Amino acid sequence: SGYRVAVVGATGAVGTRMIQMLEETSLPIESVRLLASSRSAGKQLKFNGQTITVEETTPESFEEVDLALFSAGGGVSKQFVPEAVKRGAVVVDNTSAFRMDPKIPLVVPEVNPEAMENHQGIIANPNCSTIQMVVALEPIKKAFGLKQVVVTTFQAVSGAGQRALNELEEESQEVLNNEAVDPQILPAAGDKKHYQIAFNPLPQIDVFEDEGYTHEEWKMIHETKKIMLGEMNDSAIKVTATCVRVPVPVAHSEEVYFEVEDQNATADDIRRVLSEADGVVVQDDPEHQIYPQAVNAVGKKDVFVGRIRPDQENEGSFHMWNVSDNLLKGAAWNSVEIAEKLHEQGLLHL
Ligand code: A2P
Ligand code: 11C
Repeated sequence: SGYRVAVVGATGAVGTRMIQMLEETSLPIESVRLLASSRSAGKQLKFNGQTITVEETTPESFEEVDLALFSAGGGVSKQFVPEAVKRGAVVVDNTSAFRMDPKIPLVVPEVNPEAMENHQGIIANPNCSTIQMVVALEPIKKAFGLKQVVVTTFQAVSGAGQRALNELEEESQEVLNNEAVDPQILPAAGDKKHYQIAFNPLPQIDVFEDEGYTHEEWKMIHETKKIMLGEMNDSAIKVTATCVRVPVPVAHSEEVYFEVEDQNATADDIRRVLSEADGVVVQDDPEHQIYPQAVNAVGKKDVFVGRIRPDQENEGSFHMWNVSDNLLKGAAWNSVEIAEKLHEQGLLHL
């Protein structure tokens, strides 16, 4: 016997990786139900060699489900997560629908697993670019204290979903063939204008909000505070972000500038702390041109960190470069890892 698991958004960029992570997990699994919209109902997918037919998501889909993993967009989560919880499932939600609700834990297992203790059926999975940053920052904060973070991201197109990934491929072919491109999705599906992503970084991820920041930048700032400090507006750590979409299919890269409290900390100290941290792999050897690269992170569960060096002007300040598969640690793996931790702590009732 094991858990009866449902994956909502099973046909998507993240959902397909959730299936893969469930195939690899140590969680005992009795059955898997694959859910999407009516468009994909009837499609057949594999789980551990077994063929499973995709079903349309309805409230009744969650009858006799113990664990539901959602990654089909915020609207779908708002509609169906309460239906799943009502029927007794524990939900790990990989959308922004519930992340900022103070009663709902926002969890990265390497950083704040204790936040899950009093969960009421929903655990929120943070935004991908936030996750890979806090996995690297938390060990630094524990060892040296953390005062300030300034991050610039180089985010992969798969973060915007399968259709955006198709758009990158089509536009790239068109540019190479000297044909006109016709952008329809990026930078943000719901926005008024669309721009070329092929061979062209776009300094807009998601829609614009107040003061000239995008929603993605807003998420990085406030999710980081909620995960690392417990409160979304806590000013104990100052955080600011600039988020850029780059023509890369999978794996986000980030340049992170940070200031620690301990003025005696050195780059070697930081390298040592990170090399001992869960979920982090240090790849940092400038002499041999070793540093993390997106192409090498694809398909891996870790966060890769390199280019660790002191700022030349500000005491106690450093830079690092971190790279991770946005669909795995940034989404599917973090969700399944949350489920594993819930199971280990006896918080996933059978
Ligand atoms: P579908 O294949 O039926 O469109 P991505 O992030 O790659 O764009 O994937 C989005 C996922 O969310 C897909 O699995 C998609 O299924 C699913 N989805 C979209 N709209 C709904 C909906 N109304 N109900 C359930 N699943 C949905
Ligand atoms: C991107 N980070 O790269 C986004 C995708 O809040 O879960 C994840 C959106 C989210 O476009």
